[in-house]
Amino acid sequence: MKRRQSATQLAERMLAGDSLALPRLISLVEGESAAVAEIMRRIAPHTGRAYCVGVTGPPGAGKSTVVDKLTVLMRQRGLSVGIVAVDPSSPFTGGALLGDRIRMQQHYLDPGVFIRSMATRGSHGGLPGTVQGVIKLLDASGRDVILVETVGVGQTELDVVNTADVVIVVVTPESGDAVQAMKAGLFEIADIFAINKADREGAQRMKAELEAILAMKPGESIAVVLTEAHRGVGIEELYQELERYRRAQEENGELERRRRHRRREEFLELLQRRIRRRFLDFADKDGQLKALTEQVVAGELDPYSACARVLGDRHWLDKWLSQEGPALSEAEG
Ligand SMILES: Nc1nc2c(ncn2[C@@H]2O[C@H](COP(=O)(O)OP(=O)(O)O)[C@@H](O)[C@H]2O)c(=O)[nH]1
Ligand SMILES: [Mg+2]
Repeated sequence: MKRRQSATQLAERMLAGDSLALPRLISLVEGESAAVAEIMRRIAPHTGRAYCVGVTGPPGAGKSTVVDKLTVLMRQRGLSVGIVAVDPSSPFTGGALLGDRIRMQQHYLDPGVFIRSMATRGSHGGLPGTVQGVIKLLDASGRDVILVETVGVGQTELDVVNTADVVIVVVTPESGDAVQAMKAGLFEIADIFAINKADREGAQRMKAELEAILAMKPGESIAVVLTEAHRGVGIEELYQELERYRRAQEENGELERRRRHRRREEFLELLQRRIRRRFLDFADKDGQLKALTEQVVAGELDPYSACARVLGDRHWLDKWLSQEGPALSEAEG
């Protein structure tokens, strides 16, 4: 109870503008603390103001450099920025994160920029929710823009980027042809393409290829921008495209539609996770269910019949839902 009170107090302090409260709340969310539900309840009325920009693409494409340069530009326009860098936790990316740190150093002294690195733990689906929580905290803390960088390699990363209002996909002429990007599912999620490292050979050809593929997508106009992020070239144009996209999205109701969809997904996902966790807990303890499982394991009963037996038995379902243990409404995650 005490911890819960202090989490609420922390949330109050953050909403009142205390900059020390934000990193502490983020740690609670990242640690999947039992106080997360309370924190989310408290900040909910203050979310939905920030514009969330996802930046994804293959490793080394220049995502961090693009994020860095966009941040400089947004700061010049007086916008406060939150940056969430999501990295798959592989020993090989440790160096990249360090590189990001050094590059981002200029922003560390700027209270208008808040940077947080997070690691994905594989693709078991537990993390995107955590990232969403962190984004909400940044949003409620009053950031104008939130930049979310993820490596576009797996489903988890694509899921994370789906929590954004707009997605910039960063590719390079080296990433070979546009077909590579297509295979990685990047065409489905891209709202704007940035062909970075345009100083390298093949940038113009890549642009033509991408535009040819995009022209086949009906009803959508997806901009392709050439950038040389390390020198800051093309970043202004990229920013203009972002602004244009946002205006269109606000005018045609697409932004609200996207957010409504996201809220529904989040709710159903949370519900599903809790029911699942509670059920597994029950399956672990209930003798009758364990015996049934054993029959399936031994090959004496097929799983479909076993399933029908469980779901067809009101008594069983009642027993499950009324079991001892954490209430569904309070269970974490
Ligand atoms: N030649 C060239 N190198 C770049 C450009 N943009 C970024 N880089 C370099 O590419 C490397 C990877 O960039 P980084 O932003 O860390 O890529 P990320 O893994 O996608 O975040 C770094 O050494 C950057 O300095 C560019 O436009 N041209
Ligand atoms: Mg990076």
